[in-house]
Amino acid sequence: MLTVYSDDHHLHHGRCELIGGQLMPCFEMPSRADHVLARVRKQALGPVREPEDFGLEPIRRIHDAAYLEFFKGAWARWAELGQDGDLLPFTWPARTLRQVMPKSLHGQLGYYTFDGGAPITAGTWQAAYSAAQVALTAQAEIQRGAHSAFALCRPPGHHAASDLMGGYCYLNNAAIAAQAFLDQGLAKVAILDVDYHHGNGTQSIFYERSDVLFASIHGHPEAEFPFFLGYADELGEGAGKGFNFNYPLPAGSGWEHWSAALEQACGEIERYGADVVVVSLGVDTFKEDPISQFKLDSPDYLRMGERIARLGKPTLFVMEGGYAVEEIGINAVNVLEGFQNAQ
Ligand code: OKP
Ligand code: ZN
Repeated sequence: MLTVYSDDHHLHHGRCELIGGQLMPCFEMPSRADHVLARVRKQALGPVREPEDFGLEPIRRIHDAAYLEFFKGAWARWAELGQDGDLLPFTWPARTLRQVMPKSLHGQLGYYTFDGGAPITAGTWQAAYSAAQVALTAQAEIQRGAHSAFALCRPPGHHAASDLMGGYCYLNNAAIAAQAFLDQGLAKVAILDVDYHHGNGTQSIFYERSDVLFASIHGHPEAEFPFFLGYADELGEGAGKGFNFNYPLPAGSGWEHWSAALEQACGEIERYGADVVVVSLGVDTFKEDPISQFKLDSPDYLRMGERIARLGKPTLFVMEGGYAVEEIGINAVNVLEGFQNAQ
C-alpha cells in the first residue's frame, strides 16, 4: 500500500492547550506523524511518496472561500500586531449573540472557530494545505486504479467544517478527498470515521447530500468532545436523509462493543453500494490514549483493518487522531496491515 507523506506537518506545532484548568503542551504534536511514518517503514508497508500539488481548487470544493482567505492570512495579521505566541480564539458567536463578521482579527477568529483547540502558528496554513494535498495525492492513486492508499495527514481534519476550525483540525482532508472522487466521476462515496471523537465537520459538510454516506463510531457526545453533534438520531436532512449514521458508545467500550458498531456501519456501507470507502483513521480509541476513554488494544486494529477489507471496496485511509504517541504507529499501521493481509 502506498503511503503519502509530507514533512511540512512539522511547520505546525502548537504550544499549548487548555485542559483540566491548565495550559498543557498540545497533545496534537509533530512526533505523532513521525512515529506513524517510522512504523510504515519498519513494517515495509509499501512505498512512501511526497504529495503532488493540486492547488486550492479541490480544497475550495469543500471550504468556504472567505474562510480559506482568513485562515491563510491570519498569522500575518497576528504578527503585524507584534505578536508571536499561538493565535487562539476566546469569544464565539454562541446563543444570544449575532452571527456578524467583526473587523478585528480576534472577532473573525471567533467567527471561524468552534473551540479553543486549534491554535494558528506561523506554519499552520502551510502544514494544513500540504495535509490536504497528501489526501488528494492518495486519492489520485486510487482513482488511477490502486485498491488502497494511506494519506498520512497531519494536522487532522474531521472536526473542520466548511467554514469552521476546531478540535486540532483546519482543513477536512477526508471530505476534500471524498469530493475529489465525486468530481472525477464516481457516484457514491462512504466515509467511515473510526476516530474516538465524532467527525462533526465531515457530518456537517455532507449532511444534506446522498452522494456521500457518513458513518461514525465515537465516544458519546453527552460526555465527550465535540459534545454538540454526533447523537444517534442525526440521520441526515433533505436529500441526505438516511445517509448519516452515528454510533455513540459509552466510556470504557472495548473491542466487543466497538466491533458490533463497526459491523452495523459496514452493513450500511454495503447496502449503500459505495464505489469507494474513505476511512477517517483515528487510533485514539486505544486503551492508553491520554485524552480518550475506549479500551481497544493493539491487536484489535488488525481486526479492524480485516473487517474494512471485507467490504471489498477501494479504500483510502486518512490519518486523524491518536495521542498515545509511542503506540500510534503500531496501531495505525496495524489497521493497514490487517487490511492488506485480508486481500
Ligand atoms: C481531535 B481528533 C480542549 C480539549 C478538547 C479536543 C479533542 C480533539 C480531538 N483543549 N479536546 O478527533 O482526534
Ligand atoms: Zn479523535
